[in-house]
Amino acid sequence: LRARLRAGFGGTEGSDRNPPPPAPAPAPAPPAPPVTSPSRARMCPHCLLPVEYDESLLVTIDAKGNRIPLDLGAEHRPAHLREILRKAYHLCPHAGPGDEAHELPVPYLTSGDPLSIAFVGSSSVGKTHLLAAILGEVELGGLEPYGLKCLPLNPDAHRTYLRERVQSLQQGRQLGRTVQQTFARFADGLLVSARGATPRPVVFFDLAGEDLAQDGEVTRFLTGVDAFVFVLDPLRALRMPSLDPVREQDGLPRRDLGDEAFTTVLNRMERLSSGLVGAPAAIAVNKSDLVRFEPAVDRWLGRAMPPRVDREALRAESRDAYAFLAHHASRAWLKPFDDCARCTLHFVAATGGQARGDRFPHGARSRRVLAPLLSIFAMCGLLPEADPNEGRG
Ligand SMILES: Nc1nc2c(ncn2[C@@H]2O[C@H](COP(=O)(O)OP(=O)(O)OP(=O)(O)O)[C@@H](O)[C@H]2O)c(=O)[nH]1
Ligand SMILES: [Mg+2]
Ligand SMILES: [Zn+2]
Repeated sequence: LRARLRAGFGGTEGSDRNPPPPAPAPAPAPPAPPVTSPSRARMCPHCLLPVEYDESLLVTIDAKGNRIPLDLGAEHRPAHLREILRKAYHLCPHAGPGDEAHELPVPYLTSGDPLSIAFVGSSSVGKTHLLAAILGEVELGGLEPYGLKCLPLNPDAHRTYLRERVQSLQQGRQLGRTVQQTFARFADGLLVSARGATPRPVVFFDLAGEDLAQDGEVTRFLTGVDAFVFVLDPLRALRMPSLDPVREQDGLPRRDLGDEAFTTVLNRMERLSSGLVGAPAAIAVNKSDLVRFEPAVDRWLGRAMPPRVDREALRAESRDAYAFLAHHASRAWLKPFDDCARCTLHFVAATGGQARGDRFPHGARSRRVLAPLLSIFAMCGLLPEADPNEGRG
């Protein structure tokens, strides 16, 4: 087991379970955001087809949701042009009519390499609360200590997300279940940059658990997603009898077969020659507040986030969470770890407590929710190299 854990979290053994390659050297300072077409086509995160930047497809979206064609012909002031493009959208040329119509924030096409992250887990595991808690921490500056600057990918969409999700949660209101869709859309996006490097768009997908479990049209797009957060619900997974009253109250019986959505999504993913999934993954053991009296959980949940993300810290938390799950849950719950070449494990709590009615009586207080995100950032080369001055003087 120890060897597997070492390999899984970045040891030096052979095989595909090697540490992620070091982050590429930062690109030279980026020129002003391109106002002409970038040559490289990139993939639409919704329909997975290539999209070439085309000025004639630029639109703005008004308060009523109407798409209004954007004419840049008369605007020659570079600063104004940049500001307009930062807020504009680019229609996807492959978009179908009606429900499937979609567009991309312009910075998605004109910034660095995009990173798409999907939250996976069946209904009620807490995906929506976890994403809101993560973006709440980001808004409070939670990524700054790690040398990361964040801007909204689209300012209006981000403001709406903050108002409808993050603020509601911070005010102690429970968020609603995610409605099933015919087409996968991302919930929100950020432009993340590490010291001087080109900003990279990061988009978050939060789908309905029922859609994820069913293996329908909506999961098709997941084969193009770059990284996964598998959200594990202790109520479904852990054999502890102390959880029985909560299971009964929430109507979430234990399931020794593992999470249906994990299985559906993992079985759909492309595999490396080793048979493993190449996309970086993190298992977030959510609702950890329900098991906080367990020493292994308490050790991590009570601890502040480490000031730096290093392999040793990631491995230590993963090792504890792995041992905890291996002891208290059936093997099926470790499927993401078994199937993915690189997978870390984390104890988190999106709300920090149980809701009563539709409120969190003591307010919602998240715990360690940035840990899985930072691990994925590390695996995807988004974290800046260690401070060159570190250790001096
Ligand atoms: N105790 C506790 N409950 C939580 C936590 N996070 C979420 N919950 C509860 O879990 C329930 C489901 O949360 P959601 O975020 O709606 O779950 P989901 O995975 O998005 O579900 P779908 O949208 O149906 O796929 C809600 O009642 C939350 O209050 C947590 O950290 N601790
Ligand atoms: Mg949801
Ligand atoms: Zn598209």
